[in-house]
Amino acid sequence: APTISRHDYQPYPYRLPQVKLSFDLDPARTRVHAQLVFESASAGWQPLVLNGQDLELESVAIDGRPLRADEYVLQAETLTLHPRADRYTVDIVSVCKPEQNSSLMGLYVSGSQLFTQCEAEGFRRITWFPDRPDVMSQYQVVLRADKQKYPLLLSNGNLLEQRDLPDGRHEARWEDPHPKPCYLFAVVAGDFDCREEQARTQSGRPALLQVYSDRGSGGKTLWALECLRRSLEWDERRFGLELDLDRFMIVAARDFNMGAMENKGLNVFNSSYVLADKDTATDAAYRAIEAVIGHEYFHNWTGNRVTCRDWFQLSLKEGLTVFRDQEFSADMLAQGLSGAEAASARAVKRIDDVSTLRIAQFPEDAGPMAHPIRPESYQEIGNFYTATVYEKGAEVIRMQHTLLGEEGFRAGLEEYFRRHDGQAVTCDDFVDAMESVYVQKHPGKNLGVFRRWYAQAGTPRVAVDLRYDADAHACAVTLTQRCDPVGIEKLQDPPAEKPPLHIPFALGMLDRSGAALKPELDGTARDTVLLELREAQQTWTFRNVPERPVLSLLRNFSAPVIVEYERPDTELMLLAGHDTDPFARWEAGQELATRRLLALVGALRQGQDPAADTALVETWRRLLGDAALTPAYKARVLSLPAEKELLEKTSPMDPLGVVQARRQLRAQLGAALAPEWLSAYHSAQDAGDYSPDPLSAGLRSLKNLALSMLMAGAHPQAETLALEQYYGAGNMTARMGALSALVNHSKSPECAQALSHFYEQWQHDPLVMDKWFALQATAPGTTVETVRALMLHPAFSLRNPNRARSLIFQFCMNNLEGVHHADGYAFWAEQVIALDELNPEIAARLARAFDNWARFAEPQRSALRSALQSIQDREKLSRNVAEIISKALK
Ligand code: BAL
Ligand code: ZN
Repeated sequence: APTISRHDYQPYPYRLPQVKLSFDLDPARTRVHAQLVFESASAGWQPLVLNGQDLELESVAIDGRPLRADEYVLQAETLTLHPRADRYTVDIVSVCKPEQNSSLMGLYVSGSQLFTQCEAEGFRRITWFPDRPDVMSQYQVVLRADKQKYPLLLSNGNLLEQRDLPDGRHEARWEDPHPKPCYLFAVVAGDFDCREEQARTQSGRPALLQVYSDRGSGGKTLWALECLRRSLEWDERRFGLELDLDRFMIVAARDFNMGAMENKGLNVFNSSYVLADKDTATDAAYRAIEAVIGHEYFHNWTGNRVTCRDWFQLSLKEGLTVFRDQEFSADMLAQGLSGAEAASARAVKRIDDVSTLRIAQFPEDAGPMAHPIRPESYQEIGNFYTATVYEKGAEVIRMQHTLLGEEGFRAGLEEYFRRHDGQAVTCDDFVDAMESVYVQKHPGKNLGVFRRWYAQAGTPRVAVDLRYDADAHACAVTLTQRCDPVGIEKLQDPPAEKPPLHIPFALGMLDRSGAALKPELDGTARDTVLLELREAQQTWTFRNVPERPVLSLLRNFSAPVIVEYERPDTELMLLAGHDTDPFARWEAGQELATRRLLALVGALRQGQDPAADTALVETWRRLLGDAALTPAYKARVLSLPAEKELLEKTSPMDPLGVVQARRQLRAQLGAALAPEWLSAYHSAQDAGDYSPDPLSAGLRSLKNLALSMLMAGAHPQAETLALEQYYGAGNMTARMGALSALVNHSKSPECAQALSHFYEQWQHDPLVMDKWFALQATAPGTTVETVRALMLHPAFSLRNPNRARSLIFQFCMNNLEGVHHADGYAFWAEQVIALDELNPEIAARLARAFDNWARFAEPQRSALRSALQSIQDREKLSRNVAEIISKALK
């Protein structure tokens, strides 16, 4: 497939102010009539090149005159016309086949409903069109369909008219007043429950908020609607951004490739991010729904009002909108709190986000798919909806927020909208707006070095050196940054130049008793100092430091980097006990645990079986007993680093060693602190009716952690407690916590019974069945054979992305022990190929499971290579999978 380069961008030679679409919706054959008014945007008459995919062309006309076959060129993916006017109307009639469309891009069938998904390049499966984000148009849409099967016909904007037609059909006319690129177009047709409320924006504008879901599931949309209302209010309050529509709709789809999609005024969601009630959704699902509803809603400004010029700029809208949804979630957690309590609540969100970054993005940034948040090239844009573009992109926005401060950032965002509302722009345009504020606060400086974050791949490392001068009560902190070549950079000769980045590095100091020091820099004393590292190496000298300090580094994770600093365990223990920055405090405990775990991986490899580590046990004991910590924070602080985070730190990567070491340390901590876990378990009781509020959720999460640690430590009462909790649970969080503690630690018949009971109880609910599959996919002892048997279960289908993710992805990506064998790899390759025939986007995600194959030891390395090769050897691969595999094998 051809490689598309960022530098090859050319403006489209035409404007397309008006688009009229009329649909005769039918799952077998949907006829689309597109009427497009083009205006020349460049000198001379340019050919009109339109994109199309899997379409049947019925007719094409210019200014009402039908074209003969020799007057246009129809190729596999383009239709080229040769207009001879500066302004003209093109009429195209074409047919697409939703029922046969298993890619879930374009117009497709899910159950008995019809949905569209157009981002990034799905609109071309609906009609021939300039399918690129810099062509923005006003849309008028007419939908016609059988009224009984499709009583509801939705599209973007406002409903102008609805009327009955002969033969049991009906018609709806929609108009979207806001110009938009075609990737934000949407149609939904079917029979739905609807929950709605009338809201009022800050300027008094009425707005109808609606959540649509499958018939019978309307009881599960209360939370979603509440999240939508809170999103509206939050964006007004925090950024002064108001809804610009009379009506904002969310529709839940069972079959959906992504989490959700921000189509203008008509968001389509994976049902897993809409439906929740206490019996079927966990606390984590409630929070995820809040985050995704916020995310899609916030796109209305950051993405829709101002969109991307081209797909290389994807992080312009995604990084920014992820940052916004992270802040929304943090603010929701901290609602009603102040001071240290609010900081601790926000830190819980920060910890979760940084863990995601480390688990998903750090490995990507070190592997064959490494790319800057603004990629330089791609073969298939669908492959670039990555953790780098999203999560690292959000970190890059967050750093700008850190450098500018809340007020400065808000001013920068206002400037961005003042300059670009209604436009399709670039990441540089965004930084320009932020820089216009930065230069006011920092005379003589700019964001020139900062912009390199958009161009450079790889996770930078910052080494820290501390020199203390006892006589002068001064200390010098030196930061040295480097970023090793990654991905294709490794193949470049001479090696790619990687100039230094602008890194905001937040630093604090503690004395040996754990009290906060207020070091003085440039005459000002502060708890936390923000160092702005812009060169390869810089030194800062602090005054008024009475003793050699314990450094609290990269507070609140102020930059997406890896810190290197040699220090004794005792310093980490001190920080874990006393750091006033709750993120850094968590981080200290994690680092201590990581040291133990990596030592354990090494010891196990050499056949040793070391005893429990007293320093770690004592640190955990103190944290467990610290009454000042909130339950939610405690649950994070007391969890060991994830397997995948540890795996990244082994070299060569040792998946089985990591699993074993983590299991062993959990067992040791579980046993050594059994009385403490037991007391935490019993005291973490959330009283009364279920509520997903942060405090109750925190209690449940600590309680579930305690239960699983008791199970890990083989406490004699643990299984009884788990079974009691399972059968007595009044909500899914408790039920799932108990069931997963059982499944992950017990092979008893009672455990198997509980698993069957769960199935019997919830088999009618697809989202709960996803949990049932996922739990088994990741359980210890699950093998390829177990997964194959589960695939034969009548409830399994490869066509439903959620189900494929819950079983196959979970096994291949999260069951390290189960998958890291030759037969695991062969199974993976087989499933990538099977999925590729149905749904290339989903197949390509699975294809990335072993990107980092070259970092494994033998025999895994060679076995992985042959599995990759077996995929590459297939005759017909999608562009999506082909790009992933060829990059992995380079
Ligand atoms: N734009 C694709 C889905 C999302 O990031 O919101
Ligand atoms: Zn997004």
